[in-house]
Amino acid sequence: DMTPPVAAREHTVESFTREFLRELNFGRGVDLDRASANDKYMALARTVRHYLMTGWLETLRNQYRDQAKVVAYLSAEFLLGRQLDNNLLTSNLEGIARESLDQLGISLDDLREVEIEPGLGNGGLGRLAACFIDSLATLDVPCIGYGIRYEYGIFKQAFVDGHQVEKPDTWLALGSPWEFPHPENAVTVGFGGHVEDVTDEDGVKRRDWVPASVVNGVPYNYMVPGYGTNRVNTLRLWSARAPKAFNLQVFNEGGYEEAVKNQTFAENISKVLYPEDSTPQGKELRLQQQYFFVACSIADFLCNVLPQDFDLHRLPDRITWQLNDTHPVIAVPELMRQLVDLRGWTWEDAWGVTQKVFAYTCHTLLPEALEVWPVDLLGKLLPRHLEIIYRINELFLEELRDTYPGDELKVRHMSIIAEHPVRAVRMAHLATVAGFKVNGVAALHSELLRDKVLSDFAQLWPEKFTNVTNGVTPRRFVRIANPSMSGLVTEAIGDGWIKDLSQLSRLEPLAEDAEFRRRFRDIKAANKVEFARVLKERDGIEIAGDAMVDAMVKRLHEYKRQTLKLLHIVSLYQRIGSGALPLESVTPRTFVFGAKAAPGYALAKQIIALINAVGSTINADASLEGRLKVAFPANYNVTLAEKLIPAADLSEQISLAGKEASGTGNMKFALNGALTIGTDDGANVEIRELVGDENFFLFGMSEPEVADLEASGYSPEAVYASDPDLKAAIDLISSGAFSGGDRTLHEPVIAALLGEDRFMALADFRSYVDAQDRVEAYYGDFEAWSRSAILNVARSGFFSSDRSMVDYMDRIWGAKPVKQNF
Ligand code: 26Q
Repeated sequence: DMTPPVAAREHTVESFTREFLRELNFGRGVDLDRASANDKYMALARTVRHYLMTGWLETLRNQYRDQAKVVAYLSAEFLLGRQLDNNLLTSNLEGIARESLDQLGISLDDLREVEIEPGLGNGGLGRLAACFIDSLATLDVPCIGYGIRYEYGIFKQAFVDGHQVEKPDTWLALGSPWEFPHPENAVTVGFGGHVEDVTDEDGVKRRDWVPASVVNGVPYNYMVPGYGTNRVNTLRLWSARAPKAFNLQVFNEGGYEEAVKNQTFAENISKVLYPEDSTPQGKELRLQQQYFFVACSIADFLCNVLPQDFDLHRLPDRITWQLNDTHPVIAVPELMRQLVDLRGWTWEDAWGVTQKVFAYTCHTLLPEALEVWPVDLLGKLLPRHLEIIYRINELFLEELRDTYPGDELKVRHMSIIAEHPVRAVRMAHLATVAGFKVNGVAALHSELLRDKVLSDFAQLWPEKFTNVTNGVTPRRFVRIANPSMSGLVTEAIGDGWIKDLSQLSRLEPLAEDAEFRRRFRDIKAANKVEFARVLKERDGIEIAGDAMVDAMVKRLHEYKRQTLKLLHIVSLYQRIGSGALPLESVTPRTFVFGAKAAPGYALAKQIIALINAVGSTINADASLEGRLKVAFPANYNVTLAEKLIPAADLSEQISLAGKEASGTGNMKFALNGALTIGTDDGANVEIRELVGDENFFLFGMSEPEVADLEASGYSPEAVYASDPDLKAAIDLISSGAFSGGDRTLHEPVIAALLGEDRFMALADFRSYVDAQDRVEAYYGDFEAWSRSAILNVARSGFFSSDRSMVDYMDRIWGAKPVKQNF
């Protein structure tokens, strides 16, 4: 009998209590009356995971039996968020767990708060990966997520005098109950060394990589349970260890220092997540991380997931490796090395297979965010891979010269190798050449990829290019984060929407129902009170429970233009102060910011300090009678997002058009009944198209207008001089009004705006402030606002990551759901 001790059918309060107490006594070695909150959380988590185990084992068994096509999602980041709530939902145990714990005098909600979220990602890209694996499991699609088990995730942000200070994220300090380490399945990965010509017994010549050091990758498995299905897929994160045997050998040769060095080298690799999400520096350790997890994942799939006797010529029938941006692109030469060097395949055979198994998702439009690796560095760390990349490029350039005879300029532009400022590998070009598909993450983004960033490639291979608009999981970001609204929706249309979000459209008629609108409003109001409670408890920040919640939460970057929102706030404050705007006419509003700056991004940190300075001044100004508040809780993360988003009225999506690839926060807000104020950028375009112009506050230049202004010459000084409100706001900052009279403190931010203003915040200021005036007027008509809010929910079903996954299956993977009987 292969059934685990707790069968999933056996869902009773009594059996749950029995399991929970067993975990407490035998798993933690404590009695209930002596158990710490952490003991109880751990026991609860382990109890819940028992109930998911049947499905996990069944899924693994079927994987061997069915030999179905698998999606391997290769991502350097998985920004999972807390696991307990999701696993309670998918195991259908929430009610039972609550009752069981109640009987024991324990509050489930208190235990939820014990969990430290795994923050193994920077922002959008990492969170997207987490939504995608959730959706694939829910859709019954076989998938393995492959990534890195960072010992320290995204840093913990604190503010000291309003300035960002980074602290290590010690998410593993108390252990994680959700991981299953398998040191016995460790995979070995090489680094450095040299390449030799060798001739084997049959006289066949090949290149042989002799690494200088080796590192072990220990897999840690995590359950990825689907909702409303018994499928439980796997997320496999790799942790780097020094191989014992290797160290022993060096040690015996008397190289104690060497052995210890190698130990440190190895264990550094999965130590910490790089906190840069744009303009990546060419750091050696980062490349080590990339190769480490990719090499482990490919070896794991070829040797452990596929059957021993599998004919790798059929690899494209069994897998697509989806590359989450260029971070895992070193997988391309690694697979070539596996096939050519280790299995003796011809180059042509290996390249034929390689070109059928990789697909590449691009997440950016900023040229400075495109990864390049200097060949010096790459060749030192991965000498054989560099050779393979050169060979791929050589054959590619030959093909190009055939197609475009005499057009050396084009050849140089398209080359995988850049020559300036240093010779370097362009990872996006490598991904585009090797991948059978390249996709952008929103309609506008994919268009710009095709017509601008990668236009030469799109001309050569038009059929390679496609779009898949991002999505978000409705389980975490609606059902779990907003239980009250979910209850209302389910009461109205049944609970089918949780797995088929397009059903939200059935709410449309209810936007005209006054009673429904009232209930919808009451829920938003209650969510605000709850959010205010959390801010007080978490950050000591006091906000009104009933003011408009105006939220801008995303990484701090100039292109996202947190400064534009700040200028609006300063302008309001300035106009109220000058008497131009009567205080009584201003709707009470809480401006919420959440943003981490990359530690090395000096200007971003100065913008944070300025937001905090403006916030302190405004929050302390009694003459405002509390009508305007700025709340900037430190360390915005998935856990806080789940509290803020359901409380929000207004979603700020104000990037310069043509710069934000998609945005996904915008989708979460719309699905929770916030209205968007936004530019015609990224997925905003599609949101506006679906929810309708009347239910969206559009402002700012369009992407072609931005391009025109760029071409004709943009002068921020001239805009500043010609708009009195803008000038007054900037002058107020320059005067030292937010820095105790210090006129130099915020100078760098002002200088960046008045000097170059790369992202044209000043150019969009007037249009933005006008749109904010429209927001203000519309919000006063609360019935109209509620109607629009409901329509935002009803018309945003498209933004489910389940739909994204269906699009990937249809347009890219050719993978299919595999239902399992239960
Ligand atoms: C690369 C090399 C070295 C160090 C760091 C990096 C690095 C790490 C993270 C580069 C980029 C990132 C993250 C990018 C990101 O989050 N992009 C966002 O992806 C979202 C999902 O598609 C989109 O919605 C956003 O528009 C996009 O900015």
